[in-house]
Amino acid sequence: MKKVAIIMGSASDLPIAQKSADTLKALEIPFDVRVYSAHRTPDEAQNFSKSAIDNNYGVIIAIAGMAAHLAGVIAADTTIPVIGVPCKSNVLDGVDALLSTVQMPSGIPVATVAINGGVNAALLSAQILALAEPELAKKLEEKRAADKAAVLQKNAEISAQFE
Ligand code: RP5
Repeated sequence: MKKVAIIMGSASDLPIAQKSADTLKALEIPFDVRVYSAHRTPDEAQNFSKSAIDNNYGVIIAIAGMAAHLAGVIAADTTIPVIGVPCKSNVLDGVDALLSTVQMPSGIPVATVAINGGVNAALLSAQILALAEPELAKKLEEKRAADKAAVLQKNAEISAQFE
């Protein structure tokens, strides 16, 4: 199976990266975690992106806050799908990173998930890899069925409280 790369712009983004890592781990998807900043270590970020196909990555998750350029910078040097995760900051609550990540001009797409959406970034990565991995597709279907059962269980419990 191809790997997922989780790249964060700063070590301060680790709590969001951890959500992606935990989700991938539960699905038994191989992944690597790196800290590469589009601003502070642009050469390393670019080198990672340029060698990502040769290094057997199938999806890259790019996590960054504030004026978040990381996902776009990574996407510029590879045709591997890039999923951007905007992080919440103290000043603009993550709307700064959301707009920076999602508003890519035509030609270099970044699939952007919700602010702090580390779980969905991992699930979307899994869905992309599952196109070529039937066993992974089955795991995703089973997860959805389990999630659905959990909601219906809560529905039964809560509706009973108000009868
Ligand atoms: C971005 O700036 C990082 O992705 C992080 O979310 C934000 C703040 O970085 P630090 O100042 O905490 O390193 O580049």
